Amino acid sequence: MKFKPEMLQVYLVIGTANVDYRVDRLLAVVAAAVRLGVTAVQFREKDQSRLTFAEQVQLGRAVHRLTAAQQVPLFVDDNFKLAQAVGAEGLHLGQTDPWPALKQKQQANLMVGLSVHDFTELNQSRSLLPYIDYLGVGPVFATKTKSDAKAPIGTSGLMDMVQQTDLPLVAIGGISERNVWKLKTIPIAGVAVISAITTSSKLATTIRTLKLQGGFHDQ
Ligand code: TZP
Ligand code: MG
Repeated sequence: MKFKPEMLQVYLVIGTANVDYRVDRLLAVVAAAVRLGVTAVQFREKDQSRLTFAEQVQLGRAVHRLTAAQQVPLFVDDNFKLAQAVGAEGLHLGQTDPWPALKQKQQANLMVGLSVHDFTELNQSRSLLPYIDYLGVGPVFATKTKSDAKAPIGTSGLMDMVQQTDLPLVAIGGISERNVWKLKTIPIAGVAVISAITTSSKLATTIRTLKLQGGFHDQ
């Protein structure tokens, strides 16, 4: 799948830790979210996952069946081997994740996103940027979802980052229906959320609000 910045408009990030380790609930949230308009999904089982690699592959494939049915791209967090085994369209890397050998990456034909928190990380990543499709930037606001999250950069920090790069940027961290309007004037491609979607009792409204109040209209 060829990367388009519109894929980042409303980007759901999810792993079993975000749904009380209930696989059935994870699949139900993904199924509803792709049906109701999220534009990308990231499968994010961290190192502290309770699943074995084989179980992660099995669950990732089930997630991929749901996303593929709606032509929504699936990114896998951190793990190149898992992304390949799942048949995902993309890989999302952090600063310390192993970067797949370029040849491997080209053969796998994956879209690639990279998390950056600030200028220092952006500068450290300069050599990788030609191979990257988008940047994930945050946390923008305070979040309880990621225990080791860095200090929030706020809307001004996000604006500064946008001005430092030509890559499409997706904002992450503490973004909700209530505060997404604060990002409307910042030229980002979209918002990535966990709890705004996993805790929503009105998913259709939540996704529509994130898209409209964030200013992420289709061109
Ligand atoms: N990276 C930076 S903040 C964050 C990640 C994965 C967590 C986002 O979760 P939420 O619930 O949308 O604040
Ligand atoms: Mg990572």
